[in-house]
Amino acid sequence: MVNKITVLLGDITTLDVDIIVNAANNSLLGGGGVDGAIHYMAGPELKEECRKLGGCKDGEAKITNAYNLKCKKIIHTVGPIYKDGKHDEEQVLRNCYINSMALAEQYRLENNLDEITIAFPCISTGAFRFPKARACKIAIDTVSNSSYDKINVIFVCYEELDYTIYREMLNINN
Ligand code: AR6
Repeated sequence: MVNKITVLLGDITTLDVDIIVNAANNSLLGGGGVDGAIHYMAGPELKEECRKLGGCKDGEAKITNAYNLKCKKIIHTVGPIYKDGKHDEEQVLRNCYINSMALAEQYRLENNLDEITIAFPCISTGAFRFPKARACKIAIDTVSNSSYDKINVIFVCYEELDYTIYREMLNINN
């Protein structure tokens, strides 16, 4: 079980947390949506570092520095492009959360930190068109079932609809 799960409505690039997660593409060289916003706000050095990583496969994750962002590190993960739900989309999305959490725990251990906070966007639910409610359930279930009890998770919703879906799924009423 993770330590604490919260939901936030806002822009993930503004957060002063240990790690933010980027919903990237296989090239890791930037794009639109949250990926574009993160690269823009972090500055051009991020692309230089990403260029050396040799891309990233669907469901996998890679960690970089955060440059001009307030957070300490960025974990880049590549969600599935949703087709019809019969192309392993759910498992790939699950892997994004599993692999991102594993990298976060590795970062925590390497830096001897008692506790860390990682912020996730709603991976795959924009340009990659994964159905929002289903993606939300996978995100919450996967993170909740992980065994990292020293990691706090923030789900960052940029859209009101996502914020409503996450709060409903987590039974948050206030
Ligand atoms: N902070 C938090 N969430 C955001 C922000 C932000 N600043 N901006 C957008 N979102 P998307 P994907 C939300 O399309 O579906 C890129 O071109 C957005 O409202 O960013 O995984 C990549 O390079 C949505 O809920 O990512 C890939 O090619 C969520 O982020 C492709 O898009 C995900 O939408 C990845 O597609």
